[in-house]
Amino acid sequence: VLIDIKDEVARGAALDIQQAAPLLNSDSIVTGTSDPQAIAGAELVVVSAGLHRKPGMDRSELLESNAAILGDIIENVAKYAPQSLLIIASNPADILTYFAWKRTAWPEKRVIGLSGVLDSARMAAFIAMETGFSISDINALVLGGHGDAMVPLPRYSCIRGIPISHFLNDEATKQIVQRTRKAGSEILGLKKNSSAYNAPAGAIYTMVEAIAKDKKRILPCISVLNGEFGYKNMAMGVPCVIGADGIEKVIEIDLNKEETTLLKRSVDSIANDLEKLDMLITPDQNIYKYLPN
Ligand code: 2OP
Repeated sequence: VLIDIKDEVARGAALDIQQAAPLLNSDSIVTGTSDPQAIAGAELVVVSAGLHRKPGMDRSELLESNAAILGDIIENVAKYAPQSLLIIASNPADILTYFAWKRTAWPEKRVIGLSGVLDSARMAAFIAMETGFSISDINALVLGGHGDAMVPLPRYSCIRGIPISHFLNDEATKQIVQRTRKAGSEILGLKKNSSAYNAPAGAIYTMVEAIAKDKKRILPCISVLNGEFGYKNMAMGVPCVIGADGIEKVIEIDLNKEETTLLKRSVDSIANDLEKLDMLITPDQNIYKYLPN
């Protein structure tokens, strides 16, 4: 079921998907509505509502408007689908994932944010474009916040198990890292009236499939941290085992000095936004201050 405050828009989008079902050999029934109660009993809810950036804007600039939009939505999810898992795709995704976790007071594993699957796919696409090798053999990893300070990790990226440093020199790798960080803005700058759409949709599909089929995939997702990588009371992209229970485990990988510094920079930028969120939410729902261990 698709939900939008504009009832007819939701119904139209649902009909469009329904009419694609025969072509995808799918017997799914897709409906659209503005009634939040339609999610009653849902096992998984994906929230992608909110404003998108205009060219030149930072994702953080969406915080105030999108926290306001998500406040009501999260309340309805907690009310009508209290047993569900929640995927947050709205921006700024790290902050809003944390916000959703605080608002629902659900266990950390049930609130998952979209970031690393998308950012890693972008990095993999750029590696494929640069090397000419099949995307089937390319594996990339991006951690940290879903902002310009995200941390693409060349050392953990490979082509059929062979580190990318075997194929790419430092300069080429640096360009790929930079382009990955700005990949969303690059698309926004070209399309002007819409941010990226297909790659985020594909990333959400990947996460939903891992949950629905209990695949135990290792996917970089935004998780609320409780000491992992040395951080707590905040959320950011980390490697997660994703299955039917949501984030079944956070996998802590070794980071060298440079990677640790870059992650800290990304954390600082998230912390800055969390401070703003602190001012936006009412005192009784106050977030804890972010505290590196
Ligand atoms: C992106 O990176 C919309 O944040 C999304 O394209």
